[in-house]
Amino acid sequence: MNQEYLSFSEEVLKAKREGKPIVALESTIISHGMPYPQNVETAREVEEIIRQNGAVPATIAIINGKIKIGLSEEDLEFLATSKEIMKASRRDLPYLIAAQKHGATTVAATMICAQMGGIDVFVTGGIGGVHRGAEVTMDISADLQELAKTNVAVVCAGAKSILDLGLTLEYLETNGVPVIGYQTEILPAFYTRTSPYKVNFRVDSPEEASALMKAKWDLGLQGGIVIANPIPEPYAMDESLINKVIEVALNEAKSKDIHGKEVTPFLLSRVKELTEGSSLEANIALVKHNAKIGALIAAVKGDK
Ligand code: PSU
Ligand code: MN
Repeated sequence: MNQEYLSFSEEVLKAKREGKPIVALESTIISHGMPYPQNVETAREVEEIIRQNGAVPATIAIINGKIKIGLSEEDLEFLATSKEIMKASRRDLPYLIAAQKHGATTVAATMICAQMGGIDVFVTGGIGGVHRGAEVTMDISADLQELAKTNVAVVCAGAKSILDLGLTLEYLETNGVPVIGYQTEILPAFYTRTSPYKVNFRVDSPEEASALMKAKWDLGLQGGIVIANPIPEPYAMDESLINKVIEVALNEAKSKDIHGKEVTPFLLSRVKELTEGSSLEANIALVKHNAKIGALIAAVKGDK
């Protein structure tokens, strides 16, 4: 059984025993999404926000071939600094486990591990999606397939417009994944509160979000739910500035022939460099806000 591959922290084990709400967190954002030391500082702060809002954080990663659910301070530091951490999506899990290596889990891999660990709320920054030009490159994040089949709600700030947001919504629609706006009708685009697209449904409270999750899974409808929570207004970036920067980064990726799993980290790091760090500040703010909302949603479930 898969349980022999899992290793829970004391804090998460205790929460499971006591039936306390638990929120999963990914680790690609630590190892490949932010620079040191902001990556480890944010990881710690996000965990603390989840505790302050009534839930227990379970950051997930593969360490020495074990799926760790709930990490120690040393684990977080290791993920934030080591060069030996592979970006781990669904495809990479069997190899990392068999070869006893280290992996930072993407949204897809974190959803898989969260489900194995009995956790159904997961907080991150942004999900992967259909890349611009995917009609030629076929670059579609495995996150979307995971949302199609794994029963975890993902609280995020939408998706970055490095992606084709319209095609990403179409893909999710085909796969029956509800895209919910948290207190909004508009799909947020990570750095900005708005995009040219609408979400499918709006919820205004943690209770409404939790009721929707319950209904989907009570009905036996397999798959995830996207809960899109816009970046707090004071941290939102100027839309035309960020779009220009994204254009530059996309052109660079094309001319350097970047492909496969390198595409997203390349674009993220170029966007950060080109905005001279202001995108990093926005990224940190939105993840913290998602942590609060995710904890409140998980805590509703815990009350039932
Ligand atoms: N988008 C972001 N920040 C991130 C990622 C995406 O704004 O850190 C990470 C997540 O871990 C996501 C992964 O699951 O990139 C998607 O990678 P790919 O496009 O290669 O599937
Ligand atoms: Mn890809």
